[in-house]
Amino acid sequence: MSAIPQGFVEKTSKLSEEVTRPFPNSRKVYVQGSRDDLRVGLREVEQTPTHTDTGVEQNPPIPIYDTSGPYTDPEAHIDLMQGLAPLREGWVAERGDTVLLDGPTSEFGRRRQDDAALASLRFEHIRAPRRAAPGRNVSQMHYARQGIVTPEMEYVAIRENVKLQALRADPSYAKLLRQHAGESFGASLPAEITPEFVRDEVARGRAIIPANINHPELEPMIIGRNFRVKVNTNIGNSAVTSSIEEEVEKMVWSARWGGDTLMDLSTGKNIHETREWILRNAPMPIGTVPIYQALEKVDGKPEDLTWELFRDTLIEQAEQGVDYFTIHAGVRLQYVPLTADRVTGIVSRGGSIMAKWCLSHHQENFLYTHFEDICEIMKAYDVSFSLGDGLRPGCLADANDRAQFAELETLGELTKTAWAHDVQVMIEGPGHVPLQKIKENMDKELVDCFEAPFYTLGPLVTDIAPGYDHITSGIGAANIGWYGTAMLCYVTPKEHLGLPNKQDVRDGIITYKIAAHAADVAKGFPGAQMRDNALSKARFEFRWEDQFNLGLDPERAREYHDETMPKQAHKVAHFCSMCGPNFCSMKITQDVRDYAAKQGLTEDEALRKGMEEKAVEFVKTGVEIYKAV
Ligand code: IRN
Ligand code: FE2
Repeated sequence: MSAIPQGFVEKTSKLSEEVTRPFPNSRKVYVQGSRDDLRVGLREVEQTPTHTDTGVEQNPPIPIYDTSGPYTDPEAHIDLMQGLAPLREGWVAERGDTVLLDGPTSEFGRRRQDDAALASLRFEHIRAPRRAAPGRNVSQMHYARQGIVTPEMEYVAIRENVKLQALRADPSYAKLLRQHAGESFGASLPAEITPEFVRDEVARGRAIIPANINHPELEPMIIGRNFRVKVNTNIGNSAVTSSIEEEVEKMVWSARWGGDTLMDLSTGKNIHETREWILRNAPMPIGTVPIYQALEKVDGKPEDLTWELFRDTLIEQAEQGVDYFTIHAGVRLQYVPLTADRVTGIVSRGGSIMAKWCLSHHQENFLYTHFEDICEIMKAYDVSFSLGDGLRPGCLADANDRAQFAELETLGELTKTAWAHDVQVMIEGPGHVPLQKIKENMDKELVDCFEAPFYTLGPLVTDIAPGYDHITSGIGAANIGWYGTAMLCYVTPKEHLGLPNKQDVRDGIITYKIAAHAADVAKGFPGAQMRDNALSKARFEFRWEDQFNLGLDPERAREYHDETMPKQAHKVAHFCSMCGPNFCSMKITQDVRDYAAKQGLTEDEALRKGMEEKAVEFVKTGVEIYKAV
């Protein structure tokens, strides 16, 4: 069991500096929505000016979609003991369709609350939970289908746009906004995201806004293929390692590097308390796999699981504020034999638990038979379904087989049932899939699951690189994201090998931000390429600081640059240590342009003439260049 350090409470009032220090040359800015209490946080990277022969040209600040919440706002007052400010509390209350409960209504939740032995671990300021008033449905989908634009919907519209309207009107951004129309594989991207567009996408089930009414600290975000591709991260202690405070710090760390949502997959002893600390301090949606905790409650014996115990676990977690549940309801009894000939059988934890239950009782999966009962719980708190892929392939050899696709078809059937209750749904996907078999996965999901958002784990495109599976899966993620997957579940370098540490989490997230962003650019998401264009301009002009700061990981970029050229003077050098001063193509291009301007030649002529001259120069200086490097 995880050892809980003495004095946990004192320690957690402080986060380590490395998880909260502001990004270099960045400012937190807030875009005001239609009401006072609706302000959307973005990050703006300030740039240095360009110095030309004729003068100084200002470079505009670049706004960036920001997942870090108040943690990177130097003005925010954060006390982990109090939790984040409950932004959405007013929005939820004023809808007038909920009741405030006295305390947890789940049996397990009540027991934990009354257990004196847990006092030192417990989050102090537990708010009384809410639930839908009798006969009411509080899901965003329900409001959307009635034509109501909620503050949550407006919030995500502003967030997705990162000030696009204002930027278009400002001539200094014109060049940076240049972007080629991408191939969007059936997505219908608007020129700009409006609150009404958000409402419509949620109403049709093509996007979800995971936002439990008991998670008012949440900064709403949206998952759907007509929006920016999102990244999910997983954290969680296991029986062998890590404590509550480490989990809270990992959550903030995940938010810092760009994790859009986070799943708490803890399986240790204090799951309930860990989750409370995470939720109260989490600006992003939190997901769980409730069957993991249910299994803990029956001492790890799947055959002892019952619907009643599972139901209590769902209510316990919904009242804490979990925003989405992975439910492995598609693992039907009849599909289990389909995995018999597989190379790696069932690799999903949840899938294997349910398969074991089905076989030992020789009964249909109770998540399947009780699916409508689960829907009743989901709509009373607005918890979204993440329909689990319990039969996903665990290796290339098993990809796209009958077991996998049979389950996917069942997930489609369950999607329809959930939608009949106005409950939000996304669909989990593979796994391990070779490149040439990826597109079939996306196409089939769209047809079988009626365009409900797809949320995939990678996929890993090869099995031969343990230690590098953030890369094997990042390649698959970029591809499937481009085809239309709405959210990518990150994989760290420790996949298949061990529990990731902080650095692994960072490397996994950055890898997935690359995949997600590559997909946004390829799809032609409005404004997505602006950051690439700005960074490239900075690179071309040797504005090193701007190049670092506009990157996904400014700290790493600076570190690598400084390994060989650490001096402040090098930050204005017109070369780096890769090519040295005389072989820098960017510098040569600039010389060519200057030369053309001076000689009154076209760039083409100048290029030819200039290159001839450069050739002579290189022959002369080549020897010294190698020495210089
Ligand atoms: C995402 C897509 N397919 C699976 N996932 C994630 O895998 C899921 O959301 C959860 O975080 C994790 C573990 O799932 P299993 O192994 O219990 O299926
Ligand atoms: Fe795997």
